[in-house]
Amino acid sequence: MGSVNGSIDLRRDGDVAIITIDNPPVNALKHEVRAGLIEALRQIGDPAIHAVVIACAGRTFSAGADISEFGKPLKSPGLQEVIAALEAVPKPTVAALHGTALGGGLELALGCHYRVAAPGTRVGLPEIKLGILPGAGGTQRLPRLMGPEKALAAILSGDPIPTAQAHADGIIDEIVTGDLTAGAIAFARKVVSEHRPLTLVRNREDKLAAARANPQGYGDAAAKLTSRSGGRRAPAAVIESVRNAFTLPFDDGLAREQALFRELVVTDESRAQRHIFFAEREAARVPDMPQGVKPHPFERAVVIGAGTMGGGIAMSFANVGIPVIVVETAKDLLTKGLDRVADTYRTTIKRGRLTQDEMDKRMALISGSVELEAAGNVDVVIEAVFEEMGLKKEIFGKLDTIARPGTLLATNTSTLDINEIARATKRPQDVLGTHFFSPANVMRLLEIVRGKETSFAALATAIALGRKLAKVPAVVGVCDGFVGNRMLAKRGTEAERLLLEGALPQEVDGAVTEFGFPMGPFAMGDLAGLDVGWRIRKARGVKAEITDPLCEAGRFGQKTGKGYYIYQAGARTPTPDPEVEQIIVAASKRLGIERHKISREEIVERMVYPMINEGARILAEGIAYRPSDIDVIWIYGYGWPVWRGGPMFYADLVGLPHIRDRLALYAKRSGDKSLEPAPLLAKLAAEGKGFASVGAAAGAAA
Ligand code: T1G
Repeated sequence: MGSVNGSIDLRRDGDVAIITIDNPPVNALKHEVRAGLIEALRQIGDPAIHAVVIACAGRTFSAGADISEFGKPLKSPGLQEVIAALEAVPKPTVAALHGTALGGGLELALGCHYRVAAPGTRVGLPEIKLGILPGAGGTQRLPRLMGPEKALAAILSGDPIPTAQAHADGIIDEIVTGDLTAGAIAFARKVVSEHRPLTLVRNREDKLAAARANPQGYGDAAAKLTSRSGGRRAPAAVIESVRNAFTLPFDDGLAREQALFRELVVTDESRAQRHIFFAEREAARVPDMPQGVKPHPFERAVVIGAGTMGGGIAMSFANVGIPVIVVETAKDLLTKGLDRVADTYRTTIKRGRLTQDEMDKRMALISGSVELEAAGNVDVVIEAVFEEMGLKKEIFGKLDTIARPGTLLATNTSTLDINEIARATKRPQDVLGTHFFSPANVMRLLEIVRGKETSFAALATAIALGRKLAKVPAVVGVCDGFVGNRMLAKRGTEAERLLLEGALPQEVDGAVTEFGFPMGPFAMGDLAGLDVGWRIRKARGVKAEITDPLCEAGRFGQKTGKGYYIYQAGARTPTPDPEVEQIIVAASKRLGIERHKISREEIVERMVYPMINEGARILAEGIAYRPSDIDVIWIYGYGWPVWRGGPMFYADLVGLPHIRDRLALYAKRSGDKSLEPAPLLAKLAAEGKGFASVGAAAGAAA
């Protein structure tokens, strides 16, 4: 007994053997772990050992297969072999779960006779978030515990199941308080002493009976659950595999699951989602930040501005238990803003995603003030007022005299120059941008904008705060529109050009949603309000040939019931409007443009390639550290379909030479020099390389 290898320990507690996996940080089931488990299971043959406990060291039970091993030749033993060896153990086996037992980690536990768990444990099969399906029996064993329809829903969402639910669903047999391993050992001894049945999950059939009696019911549930899976392959594979659990013998279902897994793991869809898994974690790393920079505490916050963004940001704080004061200039504005927050929570309650008790707790953390002095006793201030430089500088100037030393002073601006705002204070090192996305209590991206003087401590604090708020932080440099909006502007210009040349809003939006975005540029414009951009263009003396006449006609979008589309009262469904087509055709005529049919492929290219091109410029300027940061920003902030990996990952899939050549063609056709291939893109294309070959920039330009 003792350590079997670098990751597996085997010890005895009297007549119980304890096999412990120890592969920090999340006990991923890399090759050494799998080989060690097989060896440990080989060593517990001693008849004096009456039961076996499988446990994990550290903060969590295994979070599954080692994702970084995917795409490489699989080294034997595979996880299936490990689980087969586990199921062959002729004595009770008990998995002791804590933290997050996910993917292959849960599948390993499902190979045991019993599972016990510490309070707070979450279990799940999140493989679909990696464009694959569970590949070690999860689609065959989980339905045998919770029934095919419930298992299907759990595997299609990939979301973790909380302890109590997992217990109620029969996944966990007992919730153990106190020392988990000791509790698991005691449970194992009870199984022995009470001669409890040693039925393997694979041999359980009771939960399959209902589906066998009514297979149509399963079909209907599957159709409902995948109504919006948009042509992705993994959901269809999950449906087939879970159906096999109640239509095929266990081993046939298992073999088919393995075949589906092998098919999916090599798809671009899965490569894209695995890329984002690691990119999301990488985006919070600042290449030039010295080791050991500690974030400041963020126990109390102020949000300045009770508008839509201010309210959403305040909710993000309250949702994770941080008290927040919302500051407004006048009582009525404050009341209006806090009422909107309460309404939003009430809507969430109506949708069954929040309890009244939880709402009350969160509202109790949100208070209001009409005194900026409220910022004198907090750790973080987020300014979310109207997008006007003078107003922001005035506020930061005042904050400079009010806020405690070391308070993080952040602005939620989506376009303005952070350095200019910082210069309104004598502490520019504490100033940065925290660009939230609407609705701020929902959208996961937090674009952290690093100013010239921003300190590493301020950056580290903003990143840690972003994580605490359950956001995905990505650090970028200062430029007009930062990363996301700067690229989006390129799409906007090309979208209007497509309308002038012959397309209609519904055709462009149709192509973009078919590509995988939840919404096209024109429906998105109507949602955000066309008047916002119109005011900015007027202030800058810039003209939009189609959107301006729409705005002059009072068509601001959903808020006026008309924009690029028309909306029935109270409805959000965009309906094409012949009046808009007239305005578009008139604009083409006015500019002497002969309208022609534009293919879906060309529409997609012209919606995506100019953004990729701008992404290349952003990388070359060091505004983004890594191409993968741009991908994370687009997926968590702008609805880029995750299974296409983000604009820069997608560009490598398509191939840069093709994108270069198409951009050159569109630049020549339109005369728009900004469409000419960016130097970095042209260089990589010429070298036969992709953006993936571009390493992290030393430091973001500020
Ligand atoms: N493989 C490799 N590395 C992993 C990993 C994994 N499964 N999970 C986490 N890491 C790394 C991560 O990149 C980070 O590294 C560090 O661990 C801490 O993670 C056969 C085929 C468990 C909820 O999808 O959801 O099993 O950045 O920052 O916020 O059917 O990690 O520090 O260098 O996320 O506390 C299925 C993935 C695999 C779970 C912890 N499992 N992990 O969150 O820490 S497929 C998953 C998570 C599978 C089988 C199939 C989360 C977490 P670094 P972290 P965290």
